[in-house]
Amino acid sequence: MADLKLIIENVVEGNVEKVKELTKNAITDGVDVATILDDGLIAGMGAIGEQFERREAYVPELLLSARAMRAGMELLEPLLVSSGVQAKGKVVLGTVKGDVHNIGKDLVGIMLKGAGFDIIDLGVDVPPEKFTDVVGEGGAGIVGMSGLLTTTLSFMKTTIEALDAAGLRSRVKVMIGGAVVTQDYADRIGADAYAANAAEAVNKAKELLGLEGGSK
Ligand code: B12
Repeated sequence: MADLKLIIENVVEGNVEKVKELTKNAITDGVDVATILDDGLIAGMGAIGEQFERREAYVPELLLSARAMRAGMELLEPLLVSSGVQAKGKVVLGTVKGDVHNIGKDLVGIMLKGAGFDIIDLGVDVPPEKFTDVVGEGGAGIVGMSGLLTTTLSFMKTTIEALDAAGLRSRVKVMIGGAVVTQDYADRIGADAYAANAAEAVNKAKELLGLEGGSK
C-alpha cells in the first residue's frame, strides 16, 4: 500500500523517473496491474486534478503529472495487453476536435487491446471528417470518441451526423466517454453506448458487437 501512496505523490509532483521506478517495483512485488493503475497512477492524476480545480495547481503542473502518469502507464501497457486473446473487432478511437486530452482515451485503447480488440488510434483533436474517412475505409465495428471539454463536446454529435451524411452510420456502433460525458448525453446525441471508465468500455464494446462477456 505504501508504494501506491508514493506513486500518487510522485504523479502529483510530476516526477517521471521516480514514478517509473515505483511502478517497476510494484510490478516486481506482484501488485495487481489494475491496482497499480487505478489506485496509483489514476489516483495521482485525480489528486492533481482536484488541486487544479481548487486553483492550487495550474496547467504546467498538470502537464508534468500527465507525463509522469504516462511513463508509468507505458510500463503497465504490455502487461495489460498480454492478457488479451485473438482479435474481437476493430475500434476507431479518437479525442474529438478541439480537445487534446488523451490520457483517458489511451487507457481505453490499452484496455480494449488487452481484451483482444484491434485499435486504430486517430489521436487527439480529431475532426469529424477524419472519423468518417477511416470508417469509410471499412473494417471498423466501433467508433470510440473521447471528450473532456464542455466547449467541444458537440463535435461528438457533429461526428455522428457526419457518419450519417456519409451513409456510414449503420455500419458502425458509436461509443463515447470522457469526464464531461454522461449516459443522458449519449442518449440525446444518438450514441449506441456510454462508458464511465476503461473497464466498462471493454464490456460495452463486447456488448455492442454481440460478443460473450458484455455487460448484458
Ligand atoms: C490532465 C488534464 C489536462 C492536461 C491533458 C494532458 C493529456 N495529455 O491528456 C492539459 C494540461 C493539457 C489540460 C489542458 C486543458 N484542460 Co484539462 N484536465 C486535465 C485533468 C486534470 C485530468 C484529465 C485526465 O487525464 N484524467 C484521467 C483519465 C484517466 O480520466 P478520463 O479522461 O476521464 O478518462 C476515463 C473516463 O472518462 C473514460 N473515457 C475517457 N475517454 C473515453 C472514450 C471512450 C470511447 C469511452 C467509452 C470512455 C472514455 O475512461 C477513462 C479511463 O477510465 C482534468 C480534470 C478531470 N476531473 O478530469 C482537466 C479538465 C478536463 N481540463 C479542463 C480544462 C478547462 C482544460 C483547458 C481548457 C485548460 C486551459 N485553460 O488551458 C485545457 C484544454 C486544452 C484542449 N484544447 O484540450 C477542465 C474541463 C472543464 C469542462 N467542463 O469543460 C477539466 C475538467 C478541469 C476542470 N475542472 O476545470 N488538461
